Amino acid sequence: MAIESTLLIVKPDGVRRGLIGEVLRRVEAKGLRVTALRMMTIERELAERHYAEHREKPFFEDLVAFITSGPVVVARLEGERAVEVLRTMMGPTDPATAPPGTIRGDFGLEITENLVHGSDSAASAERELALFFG
Ligand code: 3AN
Repeated sequence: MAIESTLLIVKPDGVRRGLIGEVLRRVEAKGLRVTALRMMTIERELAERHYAEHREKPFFEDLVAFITSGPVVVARLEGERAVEVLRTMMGPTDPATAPPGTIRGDFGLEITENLVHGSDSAASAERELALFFG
């Protein structure tokens, strides 16, 4: 058994399109538990810290502008191999090529507006959960 916690963000496009419930339904139906939940608008400083690893990337400005563009829902999920399980359920970064059955594959088309964020490792999860839930 490897019970882990991970950070899920339903990004502004997911909130705007009314997909909060659909995303949470899927992760709960899978068996992950929601152990913290919060709706918020991310401030620029927090967005820059959250996405610090992408600071030098050409899409950094767009990424920060988008994640701060409207309310998001952040959740701490807990369960067996939660980090990997959530990443599998999200699908690859680009929704255009994400397989059907994944959240991005079923609901997205644009790489910037890719609906959800999920921590990519246990170390990232620990860092990101501390940013959003203290
Ligand atoms: P993921 O969200 O799948 O972990 P990362 O961590 O590589 O993907 O990228 C973080 C976010 O940056 C993505 N969710 C996406 O919104 C954006 N992004 C990644 N690659 C690109 C790209 N080539 N062009 C525009 N935005 C991108």
